[in-house]
Amino acid sequence: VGVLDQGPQLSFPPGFLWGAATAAYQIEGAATEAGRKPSIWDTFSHTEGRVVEGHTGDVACDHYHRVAEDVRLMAELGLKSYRFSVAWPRVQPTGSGPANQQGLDFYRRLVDELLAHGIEPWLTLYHWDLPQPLEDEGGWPVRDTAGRFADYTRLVVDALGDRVRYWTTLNEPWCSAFLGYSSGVHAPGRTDPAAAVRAGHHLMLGHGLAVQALRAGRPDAEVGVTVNLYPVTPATDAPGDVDAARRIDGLANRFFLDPLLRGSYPADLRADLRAVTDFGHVRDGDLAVIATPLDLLGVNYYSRHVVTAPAEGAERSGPSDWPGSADVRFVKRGVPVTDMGWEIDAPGLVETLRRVHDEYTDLPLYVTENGSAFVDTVVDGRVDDADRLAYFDSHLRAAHAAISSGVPLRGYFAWSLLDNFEWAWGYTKRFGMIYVDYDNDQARIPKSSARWYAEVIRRNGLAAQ
Ligand code: PNW
Repeated sequence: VGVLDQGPQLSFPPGFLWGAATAAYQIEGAATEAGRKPSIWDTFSHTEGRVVEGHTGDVACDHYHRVAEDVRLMAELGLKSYRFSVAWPRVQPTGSGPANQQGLDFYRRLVDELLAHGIEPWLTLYHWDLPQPLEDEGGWPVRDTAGRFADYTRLVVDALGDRVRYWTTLNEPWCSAFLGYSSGVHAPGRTDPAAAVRAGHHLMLGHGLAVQALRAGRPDAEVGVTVNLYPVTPATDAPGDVDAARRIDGLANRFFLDPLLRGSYPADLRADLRAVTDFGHVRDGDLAVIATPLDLLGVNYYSRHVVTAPAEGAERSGPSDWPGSADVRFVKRGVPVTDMGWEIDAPGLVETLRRVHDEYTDLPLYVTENGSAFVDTVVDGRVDDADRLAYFDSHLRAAHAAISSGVPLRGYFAWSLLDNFEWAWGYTKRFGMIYVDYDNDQARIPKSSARWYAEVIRRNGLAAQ
């Protein structure tokens, strides 16, 4: 027992699941190998003007060829669990038909490597890489895509159900629906608010069908979904600001939480969306499927939204992330931000977890992503990311506070294990605990935050302040 073990500490519950997360398109590369076909992100990133500097995921972190090395790094960190996603276009290249055995083999190798190192695999079925042929048939705004997702889920659970216990269906349906189909800043880059609302519904329908497929394939699986949640705060007490916050909260949080956990869409949200859609795409029985009981809920937390009423008479034009509420204005309070420009707000994590627990569910909760982008510099072969370390530290203290107040938080996954392809920002934003030197044979350099996180995991806690 070393000197660091002395002194008071904030301990986490025994068995707390310490992890790190990634996503297939952001790290794998090998975009055309072993039968993989294009997803909407291949198409999008290869379309001029969509991703900063024309970056693509063609090579990414070349994780596809470096699985052994990367799992070794995870083991050095002492990770208890690793959250990764399966690329649909690797496993079922065109989005329908039989499995591509070579694609499944890759994930079987990854999972076996994890298990051999005592790391619990946590599998996400959909982290945004829809096979392009399904988008060509209409994508998520079309009902049939939900059924395709369930078919794909069956292929994966048949192949990996014997060795993977933790499953999440979707990662962040808000991003898939509203960034993908309303503002169009994510793939497939469409700007049709009504289509975005339909996409959100069919994503959740696909989730419900996938949960049923997972239960059939592995009855003792731990099954959930990951949503990205934000506290939404009015800039002032003025009624207009309070109403703006209600509207954005409806789209950011309740659009997903209510169907998934209560089996209904909020009435005020439906009213806000009246000019966008009549919800005619919702069929009898859909909401019961969407609300199929879960074993856990994954929460991704990054920041808070602070909003204010639309300016008098101002019609906002142009694509928006917020169908039906495009005119709401987002305010920066002047508090410190990350390299994404996102305000750093650790108390928002406590608020978010408490709200889910108090208003929605007693299910075990997991923070399936939390982290920050900062500019890193390599000095003498080291990366001292004090800012990222402080972000993790403050948010873990918040997670601890939530647990102390009675929230059943069972694990925490840092975003991300590695620097990677940050979607529309390409490789220009770094979220990793491990630096990736893209110009130097993809060298991996654990940052200060990685060493610190390893110590947190080893102690199962943080030094008391
Ligand atoms: C999440 N927004 O994405 C994703 O799950 C990760 O793949 C991603 O790398 C990470 O967070 C960091 O961005 C988001 O605009 C992307 O609100 C955009 C938003 C939220 C989450």
